[in-house]
Amino acid sequence: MVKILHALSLTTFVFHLSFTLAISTGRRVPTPPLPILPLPTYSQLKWQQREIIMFLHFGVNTFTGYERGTGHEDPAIFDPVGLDANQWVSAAVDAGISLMILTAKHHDGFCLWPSKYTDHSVKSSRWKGGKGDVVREFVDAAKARGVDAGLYLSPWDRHEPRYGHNLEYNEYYLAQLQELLTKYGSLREIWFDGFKNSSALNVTYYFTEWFSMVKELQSSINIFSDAGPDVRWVGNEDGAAGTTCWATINRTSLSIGNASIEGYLNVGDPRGTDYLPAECDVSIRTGWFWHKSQSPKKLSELLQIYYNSVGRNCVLLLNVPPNATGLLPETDVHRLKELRNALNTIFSVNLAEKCSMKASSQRGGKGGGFGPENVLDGDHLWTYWAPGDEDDGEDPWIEVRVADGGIRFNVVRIQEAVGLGQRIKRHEIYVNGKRIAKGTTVGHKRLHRLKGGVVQGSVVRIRISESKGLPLISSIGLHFDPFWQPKDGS
Ligand code: FUL
Repeated sequence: MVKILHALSLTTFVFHLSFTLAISTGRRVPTPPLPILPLPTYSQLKWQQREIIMFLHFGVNTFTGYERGTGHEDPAIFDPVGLDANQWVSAAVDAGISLMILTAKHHDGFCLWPSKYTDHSVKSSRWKGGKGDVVREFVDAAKARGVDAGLYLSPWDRHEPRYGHNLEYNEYYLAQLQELLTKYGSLREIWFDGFKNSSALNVTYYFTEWFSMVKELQSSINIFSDAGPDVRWVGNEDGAAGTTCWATINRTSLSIGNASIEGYLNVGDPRGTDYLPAECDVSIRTGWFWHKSQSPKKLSELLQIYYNSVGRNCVLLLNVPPNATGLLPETDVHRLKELRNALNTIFSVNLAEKCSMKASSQRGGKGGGFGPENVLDGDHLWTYWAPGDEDDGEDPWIEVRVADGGIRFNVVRIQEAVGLGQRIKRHEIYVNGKRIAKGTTVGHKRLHRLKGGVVQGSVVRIRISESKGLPLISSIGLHFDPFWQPKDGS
């Protein structure tokens, strides 16, 4: 205790001393630079740090073999006799996934919870004699392991007779939203799918009312739709963002279910006035629902998807569908583990960690708190390198310097301090003076899996050739990816 008190008073003394010195010498402690708007919300920042989210498509299609049900399915066919949501959650935990999103209702209208507004649900199924509730089992299992839950509720409903009548259907949909948001604890994401067939009945969805109700009931939830307001669609279902990908976009140019904006969604907009990062949804299998004949993608494909989504400033929403027994297939669980092991192998070692850092300049000068060494600490958000004003027209740069021999790597990781706004527009990477890669946006995370394969060098320079205001880099990593063998260096 005495020791602690002693240590505390020493810290306080040192703090006071440096503060007093700074005042008496007239030196001001350098402040963080002003943010560049728009900024992420707290919930968006949390969401982005998850990197991978698990999607679970489950329902009557699991039993019929359809991908999009007709709405005429007999609910009795839903009978996952071995359903174990704990197994789903364990698979997610083992894969390092902290949020899972379940399809509470897909386009066929069948509800995985006993909604009081329809009988087209688990109530009319054989499963547990009609007394079961998949949503309940899912959220309880997730909570027990400290995993967050989210839900998907399809606006397009091919079963509900009210579909086709604007007011009645919107009230029905809102009533179901209220059930899900009030009875199942706090949810972290709610998914509004904009898809419907071109032959679907004409219904205007009252998104404004729906979204307001969602935020009223759960203010920290992220709302996903083609157009946000918190998370936007990336514009395809392949798990691939544009090589340029801004978290910023103009929401006024977006509408839900509009195919002509897919390109815009894919790259975002440097002049966008809304912070609305993209989520890349893709299935581990060909289909979204489980089908006996399909198998999971190869590890190499999943890794490429990771680089094309998380490595391009997005979050990967990876669908892993439960089978007709109600379990995630062992093949898929195994593949997820392989993915996690591979990511750990690649990214748990940062070859730059033991190196020294140098930069063209630093805000507030040496010891000012914005030096290049900040990119090697464990914080990937709020400690960062900021150049000073003295670069005077020269492109700011930051360098990793290896003391002896040099290092071999084939992946470069760059992260921006996005809490102060996404800024970098163009950057280049040099090894021993030779340019080995270039790119545009960085954002939360930019991964360059080097096209030419492994490089060796002792000076690695990242040059920021264009940015909105000062570029702020929170983390840099040089990694070795043993799974990456580009053919003939192309
Ligand atoms: C699409 C749907 O039609 C698919 O079935 C799936 O749910 C996917 C995530 O969104 O729009």
